[in-house]
Amino acid sequence: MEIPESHPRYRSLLLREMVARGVEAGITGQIGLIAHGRGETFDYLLGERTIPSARQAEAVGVAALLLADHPVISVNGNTAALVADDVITLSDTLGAGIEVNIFYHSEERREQIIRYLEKRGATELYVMSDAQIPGLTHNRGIVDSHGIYAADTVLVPLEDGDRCSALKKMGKTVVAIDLNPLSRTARTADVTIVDNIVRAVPNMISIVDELGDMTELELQRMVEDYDNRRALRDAVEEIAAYLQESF
Ligand code: PTJ
Repeated sequence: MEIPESHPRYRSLLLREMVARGVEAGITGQIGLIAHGRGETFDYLLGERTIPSARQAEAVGVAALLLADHPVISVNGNTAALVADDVITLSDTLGAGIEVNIFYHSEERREQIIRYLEKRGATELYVMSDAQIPGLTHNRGIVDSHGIYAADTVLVPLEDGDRCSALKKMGKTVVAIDLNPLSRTARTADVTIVDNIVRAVPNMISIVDELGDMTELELQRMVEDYDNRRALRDAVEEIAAYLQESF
């Protein structure tokens, strides 16, 4: 549907449309529509803006990815529908690989997303399905042995809590993007960016530039000084304050 730019909720409606088109194109799963709705709710409650603690988490997440020996960005159906081009740019600027890793397993959809990313210029793609994340049964744990399996730091946008904790158990540093500060993923990850992926990824691209002059020691200090629980608490307080200020 054509959305009039004059509509007060234009941006939000456009994002819905992008996810719906992702489903039509076979890259986003139907459940992705529900997940998007949940994210939309939290975004609404946060005032649809990048709160200061999320901006800090974005910087710390970038620092962790810059410090990594083998960083990988995980891409699912919603991520591909909303920020495919930005994810490719982030992967290029960080020197990180990309792996399509979907929760609702379908080989056809996985391949469709890979083709979609390749068409848009992605080159550092891990495409094999030859390893299994320990502790995850069936298809939920299938990954590329040279990609997520071997990565020391993984960026997981809109991740399932179970898989996030399995990655942590493998000893990886996990940077999550999740608008729900109460989710299991948010509580399990090392760095949780409580921001909409459509703002978080572009922010992270500019942060790579901003951190360009920092030494490895300074980046390490940023990561060490970061307190994820405090950032999550801050997000909840921002929601409470936003609700109170609304009337
Ligand atoms: O393509 P697949 O099969 O890998 O499936 C992807 C989804 C997202 C459907 C799947 O991973 C899933 O069901 O995820 P969950 O468990 O619903 O978790 C998604 C989390 O992402 C929720 O906490 C949402 O609030 C959050 N979320 C949704 N949209 C956004 C978001 N966070 C940031 N930006 C968004 N746009």
